[in-house]
Amino acid sequence: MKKTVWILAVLVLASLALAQQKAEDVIKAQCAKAQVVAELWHGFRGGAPRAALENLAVEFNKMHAGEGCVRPINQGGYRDLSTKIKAAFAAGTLPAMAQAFENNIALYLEADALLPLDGKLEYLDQLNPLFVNAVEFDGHLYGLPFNKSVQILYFNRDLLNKHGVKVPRTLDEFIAAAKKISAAEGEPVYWFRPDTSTYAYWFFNMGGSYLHDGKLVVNSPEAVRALETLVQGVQEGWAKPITSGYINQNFGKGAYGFSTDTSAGYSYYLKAAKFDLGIATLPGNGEHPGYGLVQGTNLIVFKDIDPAQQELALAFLNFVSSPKAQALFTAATGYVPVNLKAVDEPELQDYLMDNPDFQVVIDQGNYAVFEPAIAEWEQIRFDILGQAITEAVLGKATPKEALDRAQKQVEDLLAGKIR
Ligand code: FGO
Repeated sequence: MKKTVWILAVLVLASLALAQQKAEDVIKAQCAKAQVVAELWHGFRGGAPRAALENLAVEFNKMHAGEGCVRPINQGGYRDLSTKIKAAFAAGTLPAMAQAFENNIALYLEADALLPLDGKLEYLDQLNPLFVNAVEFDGHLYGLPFNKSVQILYFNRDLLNKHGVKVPRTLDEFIAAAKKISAAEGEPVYWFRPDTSTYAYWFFNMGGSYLHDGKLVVNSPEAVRALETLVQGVQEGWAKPITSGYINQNFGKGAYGFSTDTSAGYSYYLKAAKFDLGIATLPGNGEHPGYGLVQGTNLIVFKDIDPAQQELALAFLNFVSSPKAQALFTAATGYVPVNLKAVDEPELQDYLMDNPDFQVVIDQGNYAVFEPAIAEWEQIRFDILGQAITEAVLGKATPKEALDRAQKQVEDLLAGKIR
């Protein structure tokens, strides 16, 4: 069968089959018979992303029946995943493949643990150069962009209509809209998680940049302004910090108007929303959409593993980055297609016809920014900057105090004083 035909057939069949049998069990059975098993450690706890990944593995394994199989293994969330990988370095129990953020790649490269992918990716020419560029280190390619998301604006169309408010196009319009609806509803309608991801939206669109002449700066004037905006939003009653769970998990607990969140949340939002959910490109400067933070991960292949596993891993990377596989993965999850040709595939075209809103995810992909790809960034974004953001939002410190302290901690960490 032609490659393009089978993927669709398989995914459709897989989803039908999966109604009866869990994909995980199917994969287990496939791997029990395989000569070579390549593990893929991932951070998808569940939902559409995990199902879509497992469906891809089921299909890939069918094509390689008798020879080899790829076994996705969930390791918890993304941070649990990198913790387990670091432990596996020491224990010598690394899998063949894993998901990794760009900063994780930088860290794993310090241990010289990754297989360069130069010359090995069949679809390289078709991949979004923005994502490819982010996985190049010292002129070599160390990851396949796979599940890359971008922040978008989610909104409650019913609530906006009720108050005669149009979808905001600029930061000022956004704040004014949130203020107007919040005042009328008597509660804050812009919901946000007080973390580095949401903060990044405000920071980058206020002109912020983390790197200044090669130095990592988290307390720049733009940083303070961005955090002050969120803190003021809380004080003025138009922004509500969600301190437990994802935003979609909090629907029903008050009036939800807007959030600025990952496109990979789309399937979760759709499932949870009891209102007409809208999505739009992010409010920006009025000339073009705002910049959205790129999140989600790349697939990496470890260097010191069995060559047969490595070969299978590379075949899997090529399988999942084809236009067809990406078209299906995107439509199922809300991740940005990493293969630029995916939009020409009939499955994605049909999906866009049925869900015209979804074009937003593709358009927003053109206005995307990354956090710094330095080895210490994961620790900084959660334990230092993330802490500072939470502290300020919860009123335990002023934005400037919190960020100045964070800057000191960053400098100590990077000078080797903490780790
Ligand atoms: C998540 C995390 C990082 C780094 C960013 C880094 C580590 C952020 C943010 C911290 O794949 P993305 O776009 O979205 C995730 C996807 C799969 O789980 O679905 C989203 N989700 C899941 C369940 C749900 O109910 N709603 C929902 O939206 C989920 O967020 O990745 C975005 C969220 C966070 O995990 O709290 O990427 N992130 N940079 N994590 N470890 N390291 O450098």
